[in-house]
Amino acid sequence: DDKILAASAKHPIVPLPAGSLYKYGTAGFRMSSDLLEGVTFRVGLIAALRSRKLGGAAIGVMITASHNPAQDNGVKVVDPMGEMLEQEWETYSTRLVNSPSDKELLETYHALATQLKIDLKTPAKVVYGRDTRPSGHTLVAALASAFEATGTEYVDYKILTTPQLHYLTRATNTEGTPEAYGEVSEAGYYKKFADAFVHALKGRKIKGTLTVDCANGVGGPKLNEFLKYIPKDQVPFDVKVVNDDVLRPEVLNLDSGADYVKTKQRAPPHPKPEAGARCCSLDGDADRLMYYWTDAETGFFMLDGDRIATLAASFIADLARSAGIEDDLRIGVVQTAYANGASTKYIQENLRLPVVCTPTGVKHLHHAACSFDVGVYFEANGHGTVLFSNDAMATFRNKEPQSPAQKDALETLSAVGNLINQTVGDAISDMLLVEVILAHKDWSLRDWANTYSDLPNRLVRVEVGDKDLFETTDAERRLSKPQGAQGEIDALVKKYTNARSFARASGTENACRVYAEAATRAEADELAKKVAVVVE
Ligand code: 16G
Ligand code: ZN
Repeated sequence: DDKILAASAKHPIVPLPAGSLYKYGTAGFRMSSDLLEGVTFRVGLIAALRSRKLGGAAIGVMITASHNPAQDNGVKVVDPMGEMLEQEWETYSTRLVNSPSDKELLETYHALATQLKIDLKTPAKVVYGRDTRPSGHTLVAALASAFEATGTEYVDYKILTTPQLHYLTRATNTEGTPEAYGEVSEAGYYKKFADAFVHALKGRKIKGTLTVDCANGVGGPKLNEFLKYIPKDQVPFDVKVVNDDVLRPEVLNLDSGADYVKTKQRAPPHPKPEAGARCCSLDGDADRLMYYWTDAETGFFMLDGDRIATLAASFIADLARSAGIEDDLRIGVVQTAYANGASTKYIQENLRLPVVCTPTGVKHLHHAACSFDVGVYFEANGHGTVLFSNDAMATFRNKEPQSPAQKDALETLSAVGNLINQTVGDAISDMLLVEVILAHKDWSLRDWANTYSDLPNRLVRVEVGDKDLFETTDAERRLSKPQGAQGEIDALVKKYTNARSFARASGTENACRVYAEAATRAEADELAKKVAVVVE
C-alpha cells in the first residue's frame, strides 16, 4: 500500500473543474496530454486489477489519441483476446480515476478488489505500447510505476499501432494453445499477415501502384517495416508510402489521414495525388482506412468503411458458394446508423445477407459480429474487421473439397481468415484484404465504386449546452430525449425523398452530431441543417 501511495504521489491527478469528471469513453480516456499522467497511472492500477481478476491473463494498455491533434493523448485497456475492455470495467475505471486524493485512490482500489472478489496476491501481467506522440514517454512511465507498485509483470512494446497491441495481447494469452494467434513479438505480427497475404493472393497479381498516406503517424514506420516481410520476387506489391514523417510531432494528422479524408471528403493536399492513382489513408494509430482516387472526370471519389464492408462481404459470400459451404456458413454484416442507406440496401437486396445495426463504437459492432460464423463489421469512418468463428476456420481447413474449384475457394477462405486481424479493426490488415480482393476480381477502384451509388449525405457537429440531455434508442437512430425532438425530426424527414436523419450525443466530444441523407446533395444538406436547428 505504501508503494501505491508513494507512486501515486509521483503521478498526481489534475483536479477538474467542479462538476466534471474524467470519463472512460468510447475510446478510453482521451484528452489534452497534460491532464493524462495521473489518469494513466490509475489506468495502470485498473489493468493490474483486471489481470488479477482474470487469473493473471495478460491485459493490454494502449497509449494513443488516434486522429486527434498531436497535443492530445489517450489511454485504453484491452481484454485478453484483444477485445475492448468489458463495459462494466469502464465504470470501475471511471470511479478509480476520479478518486480525489492518493489516500482515497488507495481506498477505492481496495474497495474494488473486495467488491470484485480479487485476490491481490494473484499474479498479474500487462503488455503495453504507445503511438508516436511525444507525451507517450511520460505516460508509459506512469504505467510502469503502477505495475512496479502492484507487483505486476509488464512488457513495454514501445511504439506500436493500436491493432498491433491488440494482436500482442491475444498472442500472449494464446501462446502454446491450439488457438495460438501468432508469435508473441512485433515481428510475429508482420510474419503472420505477410504470410496470409501471399496465400490469399494465390498467384493473382496486384496491378499498379498503391499510394498509402499514413497521417504522419505510427502507421508509416510500421507499414515500411511490414513491407520488408513480403517476398517481392513472388508477390510484386508496389506501395508508395507517403506522409510517414514521425519526427516532427506537429505534422501528425495534419491535413492527412483517414479522418481528414472522411470528414473533409477530399484527398490530402500533399503529396498531390496522381490522376486516377489508387490511394488510401490510415489514421494516426492505423486502425482506420479510407480508399479514394481523384481524376479529371470524377473529381474525388472515396470508398469508406461501408464500401470495404460490402466488398469483403460479397467476396466471402462468393467464396463460400464456390466452396459449397454457403448453407453451413452464416455470414452477416454489422453497421451503425452512419452507414449509407444505399450500402445497407445493397447488402440486403443484392448480396442477400442480413444486416444488424448497433450503436457507435467498436465494442458494440464487434460484439454483434460474434453472433455470425463470419461477421463483417465496419463503421463508415473506416474502422472495422471481419470475424471468423473457430468453427468457420475449422470448416475451411477440414472440409473435403469435391473439385479443384472448391479446394481453391476453401484455401482462399482460410488465408483470408488469417489475413484479417481478428482482434480489432486494423488499417494495415484491412488494406491487404482490399488489395487481395481487387486482385482476385481484377477490379479497379472504379469497378468497386460501380457496385452501387451512395445516397448524398451530410454530417454536422452541433454545439449544445449539455449533450447528456440527448438519449437515443433503436441503435442511436431515434432520440428518446429530449421529449418531442424525435417527432420534429420525423416531420422534417417526411418532406424529403429517400431521406433519413438522426441526432446523437458524441461519445468523444461535448457536442451532438446530426446525420442526414436524401436523394440529392441539396436535400441532404438542407435536412441536416434543419435537424441541427431542432437539436440546438
Ligand atoms: C470512438 C470509437 C469509434 C467511433 C467514434 C465516434 C472505438 C475504439 N472508437 O473513436 O469507433 O466511431 O468514437 O465518436 O470504439 P463520436 O461518439 O464522437 O461520434
Ligand atoms: Zn484510430
